[in-house]
This record gives sequence, C-alpha cells and structure tokens, in this order.
Amino acid sequence: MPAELPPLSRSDAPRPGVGIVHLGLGAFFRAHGAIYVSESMAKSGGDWGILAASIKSPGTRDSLAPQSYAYTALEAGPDGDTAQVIEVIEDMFVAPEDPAALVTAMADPGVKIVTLTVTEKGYCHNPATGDLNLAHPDIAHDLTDPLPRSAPGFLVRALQARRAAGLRPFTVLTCDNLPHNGSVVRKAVLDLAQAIDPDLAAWIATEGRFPSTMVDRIVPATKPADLDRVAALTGRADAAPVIHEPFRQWVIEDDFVDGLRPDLAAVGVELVTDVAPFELMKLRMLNGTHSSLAYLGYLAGHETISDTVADPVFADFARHLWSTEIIPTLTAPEGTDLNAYADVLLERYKNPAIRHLTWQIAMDGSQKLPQRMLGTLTDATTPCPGLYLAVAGWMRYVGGVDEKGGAIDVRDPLADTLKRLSDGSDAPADKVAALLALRDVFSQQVADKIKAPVTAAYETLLTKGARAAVQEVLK
Ligand code: CS2
Repeated sequence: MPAELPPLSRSDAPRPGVGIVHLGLGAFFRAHGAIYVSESMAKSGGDWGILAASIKSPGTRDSLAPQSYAYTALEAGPDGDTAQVIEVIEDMFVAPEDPAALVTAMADPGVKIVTLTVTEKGYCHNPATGDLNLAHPDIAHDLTDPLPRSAPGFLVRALQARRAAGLRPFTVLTCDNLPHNGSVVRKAVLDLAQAIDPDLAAWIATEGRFPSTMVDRIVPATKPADLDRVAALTGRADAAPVIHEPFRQWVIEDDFVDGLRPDLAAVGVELVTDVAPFELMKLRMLNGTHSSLAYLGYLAGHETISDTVADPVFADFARHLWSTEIIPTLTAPEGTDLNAYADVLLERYKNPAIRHLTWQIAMDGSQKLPQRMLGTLTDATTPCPGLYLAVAGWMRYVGGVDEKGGAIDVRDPLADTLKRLSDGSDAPADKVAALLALRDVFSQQVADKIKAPVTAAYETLLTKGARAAVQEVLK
C-alpha cells in the first residue's frame, strides 16, 4: 500500500448509544449484519450502536482501534467495485483480556440484543445431536468459573448478571450457518445455565428470546492484496476492510424480548414467523454446493470457487446437485422459486471479483457436513451420486494429501482424529468405514445409508481424480 495515503478515520457524525453487543466479530458480520443495522439507524434512528467482541484473538481490534472502528466495505461485483465506510461499531473488546468487562457490558441496561457469529464450532455442541458438549474444555471451565471463555458461557453469565440486577434479558440473535440456529444457541445456553443454577435456567427459558435467522452474503476472508485494492479505490489506507458480493439476504424470526429491535424491515430484512424453510434452502442449496465445490475443486487444483465453476464440468455439477439431488428434498419458502434461486447462486459463484478460496470453505468440515450435505442425504428418496462424491471428496481432503502428492493444510477441530482415522488403514473401504463411524459427524442411520455408494465414489476419486469423477456423475 502506498505509504503516503492518509489513514481511514471516523467522521464526526453523532454517535448512537450502544444497543447491541456482537460476539465473534469477523468479516462476515461486518459485511452483513453491521451494514443492515447501520442503514436501519440512518433510516429510522434508534440507539443500536454495536459493541463488538472477539472471543479469542486481538487482531481485528488492533487493526480497527486506530481508525475508531470505522472500516471500508468494498462491494465487489462482476462490473466493478464500489466502497462505503461503515461507522456502527462503537467499541471493541477482546474477551480473554478482560472477560469480566465483557460480561458487564452485556449486562448494561441499554443493551437489548446480543448477536453472534462464532462459527459452527463456537456453540460447543455435538453437531450430530445438538447437545452441549459438557466435556468441551471451555465449557468445563465455564461451569465453575464466572469469568467465561466460551460464547455460551458469556451469554449465561451476562444473563445471570441481568437477572441479579432486576433487568430484562437481551435477545440472543445468532447469525451462524446452522439449522434452527436459534434453538441451537438456546439449548447451549439452557444446558449450561441448568448446570450452574436451575432457577436461572428457568428464568431464561420463560423470559429469554432466541430467534432463528438465515444469513447470506459471500464474504471471503480479507487478503493482503485487498488492502491495496481498497486503497486504490478510496485513496485511504484501511487496515481492515471487508470485501463482499453485491447480494445479501437476512431472514429473521420476529421474536424479540419486549419486541425491541432496530427497524430492520425498513432496510430489506425479512421478518417472518418461520425461518426454517429459508434456512434449509440456504444451507442445502448454497452451503451444500459451496462445500461440495470446495473439496472437489480443491482436489482438482482450483484455488477459488469462481475458478472452479469457470470449468463447465463443475458448473454442470452444481446444476446437477441442485436440480436432481437437493431441490427434491426441499419445500420452497413462500414466494421463492427454487430453480430461480439456483440460477442466481451460480451467477454469484461465477463472480470473478470475489476470490473465495476453496481452502477457506473446506475448513471445519466436521462441523459443516451434517447441515450442508447429510440432511439432504438423509431425506433423499432417490440416489445422490453427486453428494456421495462430495462426501468422498471431504474424506480424501481430510486425509491431508492432494492429487499431486502435496500436503493439504487441513483446518478442523477434529483434524487430528480425522487424520488418524484416515491413516489407520490402507484399504479405501476401511478408511471410508472408519470415517463414517465418527458419530460426531455421521448418524448411524446416514452412515448405513451412504456407506456403499460413498466407498465406490472414494475409489473412483483415487483412481481417476476429482474432475473425472465429477464427469462420471454427469454421464
Ligand atoms: C461458506 C460460507 O465458508 C463457508 O463455509 O460456505 O461462509 C458462505 O460464503 C456464506 O454462508 C454465504 O452466505
């Protein structure tokens, strides 16, 4: 970045009061929820400033603090980039530096909503059953220590402080890609609260609100080259911009404590009574094909999703997954045409201005597969050769060696277990069986259902490679 550029700084526009605490601030929320909240205040007012927290590391805070938490959101479309400066984050904490301060901030009477993007693994639950994992080291710690480490721990301790102070609870609004995400976070909070203080759990169960949401916008991790891209466009040096596609969607179950929320409907958020059909559509159609393309695309040597679908074989593969395997398991949300939704998805994937790494999407597969692929496979009443191949692709990927013999940097909370299971035998059928026996990921029912075809797909992958295996599915 040219050194002479002035740094991005915050305008002197009046600041609203803080009404929202966000846990797990990453690029996605800054490019999605934060922009909606900022637009809603510009239209309808309200004290909905955001106090953000990182659950683990100080990086984002350290980059944003010198620019008073203002940042550039760069919209990258196929026809060019546009930029806007977002000024909605009022302060930022790094939870491990001072957990008590974060609990106190969440218990402030002005705070009405706690939003979360802590990723699938942040809920510390068993993805196959939905139960809170009481043996998770952070949860085991949070059971007895009032200075929490986990997201459920912060929610419970802050709700405990509010109850003790005679305050109403905040609404817990999760923005993570999990089915029934409101119920998932509610269960994690209630399971933990129950183990700490059953009366607290009873109060949260009756007074608390945990609306489910469907969130959607493709926001790749910001890369070093993006800082130059933003600087060239804006003439300002921003240490932590976000890059996002033009498309966005947010569907929220309209169930907030005392009805208190920003005027989100005014800025295009869909407030509905039942989010489930939207969630299933998005998780299975978008995230399911995203992960399938990520594993198979990576193995075929593609760096990004747009590179992957630029190959007509992979574009046809995505179309096949939607029309033949995924859509038949779905009920369309009212007013949505699933075939048209699929057409839009492919255009979004093709957007060459978004460099979303297959490696990034491949991360945390053990936490993602159940809701993205295995639900479809459980519900399917006809064979799903594309998804069998995608599951086999994940198995090949977590083995840690690519098609040219190079090492794969597998990032997953279960990475060591996955490698051990994969290395435990030489015969492909035994490797597949060992991975399918992982009950954190595969239910017995789905494992039994897909064992034979996934084994066959895995063998094809080994002998022919990912691209040829995809072509075979399309024959
Ligand atoms: C992606 C998602 O990284 C991933 O696993 O599939 O982050 C995806 O880009 C978003 O869910 C789109 O809304």
